[in-house]
Amino acid sequence: LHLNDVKFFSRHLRARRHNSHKGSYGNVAVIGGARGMSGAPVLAARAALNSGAGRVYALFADEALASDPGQPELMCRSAGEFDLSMATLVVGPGLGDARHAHDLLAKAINCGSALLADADALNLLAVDPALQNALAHRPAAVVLTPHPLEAARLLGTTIAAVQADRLAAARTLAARLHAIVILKGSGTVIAAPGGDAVINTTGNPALATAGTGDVLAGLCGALLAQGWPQWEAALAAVWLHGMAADVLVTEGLGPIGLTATELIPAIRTALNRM
Ligand code: NPW
Ligand code: AMP
Ligand code: MG
Repeated sequence: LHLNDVKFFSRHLRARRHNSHKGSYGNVAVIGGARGMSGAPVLAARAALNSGAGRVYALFADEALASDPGQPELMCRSAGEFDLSMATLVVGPGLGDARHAHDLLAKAINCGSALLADADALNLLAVDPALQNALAHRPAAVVLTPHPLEAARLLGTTIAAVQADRLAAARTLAARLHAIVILKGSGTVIAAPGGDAVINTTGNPALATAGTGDVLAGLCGALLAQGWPQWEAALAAVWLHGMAADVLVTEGLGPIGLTATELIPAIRTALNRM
């Protein structure tokens, strides 16, 4: 598979029909936002919005944070008040490790919606074998997006061991948790439970900055919500995220000082060009 073959992804882009409406493009709900980390779910939610999702909810673990984040298109709620069956779920950005966060993750795993787990959702999973078991037996789509430390926590090993054989780490996690695994970092690996694995060639160290992982989670969630099959959604999200950063570097916005916020409109452009 050549990840640079745009035609491979274009097959899965649904034309925006004239008589369509926001309900035609899926709902995404990002569940995160513990104290001190309200930016992470907002970045993921903005990325989902600019990647074509019809409706996007930002759900906060800390209800005191559930206010307008300067993006009026987002519907901001306390996570406890939302019917999780209504949306594709992106759980974890800035979620924290409190009991309430654990309970929200358990609810997300035990509902029938497509699910992407990132960041603190992965850290909570790493210390709870029962939740891992529930995740592995989930009928609906699951995508996991660990960076090397999150992967090491899930595998009970070290960053060095993960990095020494990234393909094996991603494949092991995918098989064990019966999920598509996106092992992030330079040369992101995307692995499926059956053993298929792909190494992405787009992206650069401009992405080595806070919040870019949250943007990837929102982008992939939006593709899932728009009906992309999970494997293709994972591949396309990683490829587009890296491609957007590559374009921004050619425009002089990186590799030094690119922000996760700036990446979002560049992803929209890459998606529309595709
Ligand atoms: P080191 O430094 O090399 O030992 P954590 P987090 C490693 C939220 N955020 N290759 C590296 O280890 C997130 O969503 C909120 C090798 C690094 O120090 C989470 O909920 C933001 N190693 C929460 O914060 C913006 C790599 O992992 C360590 C690696 C904590 O998430 C920021 C960090 O891992 C953030 O998204 C690589 N490619 N990548 C906000 N604005 O609200 C990572 N590592 O300790 O799990 O912390 O990833 O920052
Ligand atoms: P996170 O650590 O969750 O914020 O995710 C960081 C994002 O940036 C992931 O998509 C990584 O693959 C990407 N990234 C970080 N550093 C690099 C790098 N040196 N080259 C390419 N991509 C990177
Ligand atoms: Mg992250």
